[in-house]
Amino acid sequence: MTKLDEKVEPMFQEVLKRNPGETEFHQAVREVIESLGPVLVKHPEFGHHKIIERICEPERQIIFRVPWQDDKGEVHINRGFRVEFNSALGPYKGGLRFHPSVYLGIVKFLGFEQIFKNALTGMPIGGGKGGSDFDPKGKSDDEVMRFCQSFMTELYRHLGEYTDVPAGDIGVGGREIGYMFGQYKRITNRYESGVLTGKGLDWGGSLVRPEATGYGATFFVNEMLKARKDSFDGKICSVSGSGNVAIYTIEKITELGGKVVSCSDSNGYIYHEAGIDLDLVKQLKEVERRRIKDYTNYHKDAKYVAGGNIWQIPCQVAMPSATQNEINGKDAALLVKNGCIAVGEGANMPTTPEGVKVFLDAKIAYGPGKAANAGGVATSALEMQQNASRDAWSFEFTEKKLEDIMVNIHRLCYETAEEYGEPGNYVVGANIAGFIKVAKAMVAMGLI
Ligand code: NDP
Ligand code: 2IT
Repeated sequence: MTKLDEKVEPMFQEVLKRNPGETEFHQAVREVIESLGPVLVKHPEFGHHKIIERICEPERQIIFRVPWQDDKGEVHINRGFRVEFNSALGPYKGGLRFHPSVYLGIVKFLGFEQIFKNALTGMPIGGGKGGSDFDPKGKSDDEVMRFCQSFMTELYRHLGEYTDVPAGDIGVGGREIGYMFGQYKRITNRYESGVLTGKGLDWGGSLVRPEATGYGATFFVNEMLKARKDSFDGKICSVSGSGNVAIYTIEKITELGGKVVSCSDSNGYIYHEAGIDLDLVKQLKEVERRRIKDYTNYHKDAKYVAGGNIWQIPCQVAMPSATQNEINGKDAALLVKNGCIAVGEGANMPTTPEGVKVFLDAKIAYGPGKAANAGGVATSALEMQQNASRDAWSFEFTEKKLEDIMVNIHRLCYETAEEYGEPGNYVVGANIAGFIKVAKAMVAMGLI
């Protein structure tokens, strides 16, 4: 691992000491503050005001019990979290993740990344994240509803359109947001549309929000390719996952002329040389909630590899869209060796620090999650704008806004990397540009 700048090393040691065992949080903090040494030289006021130390400490952390009953009447206890990390730029904003692996360290890594991602969008949103170790897999609709109602029965008191506005993430989509919105409305007796995003179209949702993260990540990669006088046209692409982000990444890549040959879930991957049949993936995953393995029942020329590593498939563009740390140093080296020229992270922190180093050393176009997948939360902020003005925009209008936002994020990261003497390094560009926006607001607002 690279050595940290001597100004930020003690800050990182303090984070390790104060947050024992939270390895993903340590990783996310280290990755950001690694970029910040030169910023402290240019902006000594940030050091004076202890901005980095303050940013690393969440403003508020909420942990609560979530009891619920399954269809047989058996009682289950899960743990709920909401980490309200930073509100310098707006109300806390960020998704909820329901997955058995969720614990405080995961929620804090996601909340920390969210601060800088949200700043990059240029929208008035702070950073937060939440979730539960509840596993929605194999649960009936009624069980999911009862869980969501119990979860919201505690969480509602911490939320509000000007306070904290959750949305979806892994395991939380339109169905769960519906149940949670219903319970919030029932408890508060308020139809407060702006309290959650990712709502259904008939009750305050925004067109393009379901597509936004995948479309946005693809727009970002398209900008990175354009900066290298290249395009998606004819490129062979690999997209991991087969959930919300993966599906709409595959859709937009295909629209832009690329060919996606593989996708996955946590059990294995599909390789389909003819190109992934997206309508089938949508039917299997969005409608029937089945496993990706079943894809081969419908396409005999496709291959399913149980437990396989999707990054072994040669591709020119890789878009990890499943989960954290899914590309390690070896995977990254293999991708580069096999001719990969661009990586766009739809997922949050999908590449380990060793993998990131491989991509940066190879000088391929590498778009880190906090820049590349910001289209989801940006469109959530567009949903909030529509709710506040009681308006509903067309698909074309909203998609154009999303594209403009992604083009601007790309430009900001690109120019910031140049300004700090690291041209082409979007990691440095995203970390510094996001940090400076938040830091300036924190300085302006005094010691709070
Ligand atoms: P979904 O729940 O819709 O899909 C998640 C996909 O990733 C599934 O295919 C799932 O497979 C796979 N996956 C999840 N956990 C693991 C794991 N531990 N190991 C292997 N595969 C796994 O979630 P999203 O598509 O919304 O989220 C995907 C990624 O994108 C996450 O990193 C999320 O934080 C990030 N993201 C999401 C945004 C959004 O708007 N939804 C916005 C920005 C980033 P399986 O079904 O087998 O679990
Ligand atoms: O990681 C993310 O940016 C999200 N899961 C979306 C957050 C949001 O508030 O739309």
